[in-house]
Amino acid sequence: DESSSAHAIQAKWQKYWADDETFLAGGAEDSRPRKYVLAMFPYPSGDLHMGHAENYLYSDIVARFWRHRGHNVLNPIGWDSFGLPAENAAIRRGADPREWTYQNIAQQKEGFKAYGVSFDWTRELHTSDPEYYHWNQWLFLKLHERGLAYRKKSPVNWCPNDQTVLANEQVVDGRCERCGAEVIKKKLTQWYFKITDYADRLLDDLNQLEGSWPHKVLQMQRNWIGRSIGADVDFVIEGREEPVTVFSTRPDTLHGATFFVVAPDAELASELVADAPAEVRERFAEYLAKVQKTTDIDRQATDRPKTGVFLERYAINPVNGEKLPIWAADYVLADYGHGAVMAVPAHDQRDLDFARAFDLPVKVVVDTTAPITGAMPVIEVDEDGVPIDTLPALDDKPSLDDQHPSVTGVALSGEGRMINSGDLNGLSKRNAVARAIEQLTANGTGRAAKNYRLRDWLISRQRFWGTPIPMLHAEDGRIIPVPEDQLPVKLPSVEGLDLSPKGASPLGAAESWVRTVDPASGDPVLRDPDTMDTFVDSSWYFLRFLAPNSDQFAFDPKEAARWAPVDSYIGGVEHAILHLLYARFITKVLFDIGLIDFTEPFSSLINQGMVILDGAKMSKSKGNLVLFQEELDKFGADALRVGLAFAGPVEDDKDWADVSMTGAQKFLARALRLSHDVASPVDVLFKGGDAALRRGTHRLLADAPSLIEHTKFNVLVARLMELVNLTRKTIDTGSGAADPAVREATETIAVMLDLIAPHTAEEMWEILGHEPSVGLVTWRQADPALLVEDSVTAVVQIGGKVRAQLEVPARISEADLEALARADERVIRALGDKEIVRVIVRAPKIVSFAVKG
Ligand code: ANZ
Repeated sequence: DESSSAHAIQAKWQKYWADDETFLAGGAEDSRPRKYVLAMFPYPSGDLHMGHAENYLYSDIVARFWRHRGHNVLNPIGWDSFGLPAENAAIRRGADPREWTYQNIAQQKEGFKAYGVSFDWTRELHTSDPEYYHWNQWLFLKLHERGLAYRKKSPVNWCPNDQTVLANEQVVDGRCERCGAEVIKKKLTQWYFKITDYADRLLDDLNQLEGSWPHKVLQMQRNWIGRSIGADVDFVIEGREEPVTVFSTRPDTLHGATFFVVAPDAELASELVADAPAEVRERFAEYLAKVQKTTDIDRQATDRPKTGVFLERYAINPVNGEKLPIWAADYVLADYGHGAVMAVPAHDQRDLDFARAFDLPVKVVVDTTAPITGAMPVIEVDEDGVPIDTLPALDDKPSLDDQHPSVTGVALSGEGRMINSGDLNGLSKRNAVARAIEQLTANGTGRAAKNYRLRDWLISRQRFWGTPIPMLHAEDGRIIPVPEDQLPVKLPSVEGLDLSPKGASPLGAAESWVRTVDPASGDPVLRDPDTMDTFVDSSWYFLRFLAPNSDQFAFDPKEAARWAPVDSYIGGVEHAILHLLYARFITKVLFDIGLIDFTEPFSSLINQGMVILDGAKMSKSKGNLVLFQEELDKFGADALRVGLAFAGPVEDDKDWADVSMTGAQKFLARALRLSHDVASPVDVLFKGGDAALRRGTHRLLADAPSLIEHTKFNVLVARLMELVNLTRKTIDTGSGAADPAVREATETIAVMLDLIAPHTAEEMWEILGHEPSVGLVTWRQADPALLVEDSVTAVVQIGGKVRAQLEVPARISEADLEALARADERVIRALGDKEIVRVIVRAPKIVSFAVKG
């Protein structure tokens, strides 16, 4: 039956590919153009699942496509094999995380092989091998040398369940990305990578990727980096020596500031409240305790009632000397800007909500009823170079009173012109911002400033199954890097270690491991007991694939120059922020060190949708899992691949309930049967024969490359199905199996089917009388003559006489028609050495040459 023969074919060709090493990337001597195709490497969590099936099918299609286009293709695979699930599984079973991990890897590897993915297996890597994490440690030292790895004590996201810190990126809606526990804040000294130094480059370089990455991903990266442009403004605080700085995107509204707010959990709040009356201190302490239990997400929620405590202190507005009462309120965050804001309730909704809750004044300084319509006026400058606006007259404008924020409850955030603002009056908002910054700068009370949402990357983890941080702690507090030649710092044996989460790294308890000596002085030192965030491992692995076995370097710069950056990167949108941002950052650091000559790691990015069932995400807990192995056993790899490829556009979610696996099986059987039926000899010339079939074949040859380059894999499958049907019809009811057009069509099907169903394709190719592997056969070019769809007869006149008739496409351009005419033998002969004085072209009907001589 279909399934058992599919399995036989599958086994036969998988063995062939393994023995033949068909899909190894060519070395330095290979002169073909290169393509680096990469699917995001898997976490070895267990069996392969349908998400893997989809992801690695797409990367395989792209890799196979470029081989057929005559490229030397690198399509490697490895495992992102450090991390929490292995450790948690080990704790549950009292086993070594290594065992769980490497067992899963072996299992997944079987899965990939059974699925017919054309990986270069010689480059396989595991991030949990010392041969790999050695270079994570090297990378850490490089960052440390450049001041990009540093330690600081600060409030960190803490997962009380996993008992480890989390990067901001790993907190989703206030919860641990992994286990869903509510994340709390805890003050700890931790290692950070200074990604904020690269914020501008990480943001600006996204423009280069426009068109090559999904727009949505670019936007998510932009928002995550979150650059705001504005000013830092210094406020004198009554009874305090140092001024306090606030960041504002709206320095134009300084005259409208009516109060001042500090984050309750910022150092500043405690300092300000220290001299306050006991009753205020008490109220503040109570409030602070509550705030510390609130997540940042909740604090920023706009629909939450505003809360706060008046600290009975005052800030002095630098532009007009007004006294602004200072409040502590949780809608101001401690770790954004300077942890304090000037509150402008008329023009900021959060400030307005707060002012209305606590009866604070609201002062309008931008009259938004006098909008500046159309394009913003060009900034004109006065003799001092200060911008002046030319604005329309103010007759008949609506009354501002009706729109006053204290009446409507809606802050006026739109464009307008300045009022109640001294010498800013009359300016448009935009020009007032520029003018205000100039004035602040001139008075020494402020300056232009940028702010980012992006925070430094916290990389310390208090867990066992990760890369040890290669740092030593001396008794006098000095921190000493482990010398490069003593890397790797290998993980100790898990024997005797208690891995259960307890807030400190289990490595700290590995006495004989943690106690060592400073290689320079011989003094006793302690190893840093923390391990690195596994996102460090995946931030540069695409470079390791280029020379995965080297113990000389992390990656070979010569190989990097040859292969990198990655041409096509394929993976899930769940990595849109974390992984991609970190990989981009580390790429830029390696560029700055001078090891690579590019600044973006992934030239193009494809995000696949999810495989769902009956419209719902599949999950173990819901019990609606479609199991990869089961589908594979039942239908075979090729049918599974066809089913997935045909299920819909790459980026869409695919409902498995709508996929017909028997339909996929039938299609493959039909294709295979064609190759059995072909009756012309293997060396027959592809000339003549059934014209409709030939046109069908060549139209697919012409269209397929752009279908693949635009990832329209489902359309390619549909087109292949059409051609299979047309070929079958020609055999059964047309010119028959001996027609060379039938062989031409069937060979074309085999070569293209290799992208989707490579086992069937190899089998067809062999039955058709060819040597394997069909995977390395170059795609034929379409014959343009056969692409003509609605053709018409055009006449070519020379000196008024018809000299030739041409069959041309009905929609041919004037230029193409003229070129065809000039290239025609008969026309060339008739023209001889006559001089052409004029050419009249009326596409698609006439080309007329007026000649002399
Ligand atoms: C005065 C003002 C007037 C503001 C106005 C806005 C509108 P983005 O765009 O997100 O960067 N802000 C500054 N630091 C803050 C903190 N630690 N916690 C909460 N809010 C903070 O936002 C910048 C604006 O957010 C700043 O500009 C400040 O309020 C507030 F009509 O200053 B603004």
